[in-house]
Amino acid sequence: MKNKRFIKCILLFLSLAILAFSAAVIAYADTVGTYVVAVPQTDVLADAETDADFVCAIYKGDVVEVTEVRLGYGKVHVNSLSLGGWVNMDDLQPMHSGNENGRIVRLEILSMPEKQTYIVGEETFDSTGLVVLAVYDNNDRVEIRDYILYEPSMHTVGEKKVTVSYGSVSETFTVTVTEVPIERIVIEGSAKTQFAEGQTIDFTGLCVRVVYSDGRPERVFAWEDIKNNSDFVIRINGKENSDVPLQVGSTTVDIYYMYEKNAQSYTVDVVPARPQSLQVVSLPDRQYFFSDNRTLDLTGLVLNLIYNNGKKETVGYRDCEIIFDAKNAVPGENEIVIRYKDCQTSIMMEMRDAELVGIELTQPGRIVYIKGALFDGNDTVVSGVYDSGERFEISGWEVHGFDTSTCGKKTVEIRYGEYSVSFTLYVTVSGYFGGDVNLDGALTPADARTILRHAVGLEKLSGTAAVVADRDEDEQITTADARLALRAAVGLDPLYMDFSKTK
Ligand SMILES: [Ca+2]
Ligand SMILES: [Ca+2]
Repeated sequence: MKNKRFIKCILLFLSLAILAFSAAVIAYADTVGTYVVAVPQTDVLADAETDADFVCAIYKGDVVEVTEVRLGYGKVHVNSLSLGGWVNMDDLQPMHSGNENGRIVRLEILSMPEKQTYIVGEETFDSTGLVVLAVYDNNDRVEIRDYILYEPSMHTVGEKKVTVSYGSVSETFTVTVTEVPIERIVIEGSAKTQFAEGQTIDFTGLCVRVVYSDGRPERVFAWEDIKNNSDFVIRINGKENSDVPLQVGSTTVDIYYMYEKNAQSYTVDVVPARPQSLQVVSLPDRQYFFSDNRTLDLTGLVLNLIYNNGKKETVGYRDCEIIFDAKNAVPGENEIVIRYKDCQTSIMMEMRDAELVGIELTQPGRIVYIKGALFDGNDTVVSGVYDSGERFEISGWEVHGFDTSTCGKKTVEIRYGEYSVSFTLYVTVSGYFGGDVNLDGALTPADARTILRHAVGLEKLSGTAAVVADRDEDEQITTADARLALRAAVGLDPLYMDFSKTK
């Protein structure tokens, strides 16, 4: 038992001794193991002893496996090239994983990322190729991969600091963000060179072709793209607002793409705003006129006065000069010229004959007749109603149903062609409305007063007036007649009342 324990102790001691030995030699670059190239470039040689026969080069950060060491050279195999050879061990650093007993004092960038130059706005940071070593207080170096990388903003041009952090230590390196490699911009096409006051810059028709210096395809931007692309800057007289209304005078317009060196400058002429044309917005409701009166009705006609800067102003036709030679108008279409502020336009108006669509009694004339009288049309006015909406007095109409053989209310018809209109007239014994003692055709309180004065003996009526004063036709003039006349005068009774039935 004692022997066995002794052997165990010996074995343990030997194991520890081997481990300690291994740990001691691992720091020296003279033994087999994994190494990383520590110099910018070193050669792999076919023969370590002759120091000759170049096979290939390996570069900083390349990781190689040294399988044998002879004369300060390590035998390596370059996997990526399927080549093997010998490398000066002085150019290599041992790489081993783990050093739990040491303290990391700093980080070391063994190999920078492959990509160290970026184009602004187009490329994002790429850490491929970055090899970071943790340096321990015993000077051991161990590659770490679980570091934290603080990437810089790549949206502006310049040197950008990248920070690698691991635990409490960190290291930085820089990458470069460069401008988009634009060789030049070429302006193509043509655009307006004259604008009107109040307009905004519009270079429709103009294109910008961007030529790059890195061989990438050219890009072409039309005006709409230019206006809406934030990579373009448009300056009007030095101010960065392309939507500002232009002012009269020579105006400088600068367009640049991404950088001010890619600029193109224009000078445009801005002229004062002035009316340019007159446009019909809506036509007249009635696009014809009648041959009889040749009068234009332009109701509904609305015009726009268009300025050279695109501004519109609504103009009523009443403010316009209407040029229409009514006397020489012809049946059918006639051109009517409309002028306003040195601008003019025209509309077509058809001349046609108005059509009669009815008749109306404009003025009945005499409506109370004495019994047996003949029709008196002297004051009767009959009008034709036309499709033009107009009414014109017509003659040649006929009266039907006129009968004064009896007293009373009569309906009389006036006929004209196929049209007719009826009206009422009255036949009385006196030829006047009862009560109208002053014989003026109307019943007023004055008539009623005169009748009353007669009834009470203050006045004496005679002749026709005496007949008319008897409004209720009872053959005597009393206060009742005065009262009835007053009722009619104030509208309580109609002008004509048939009292024959009450007798
Ligand atoms: Ca009267
Ligand atoms: Ca009476």
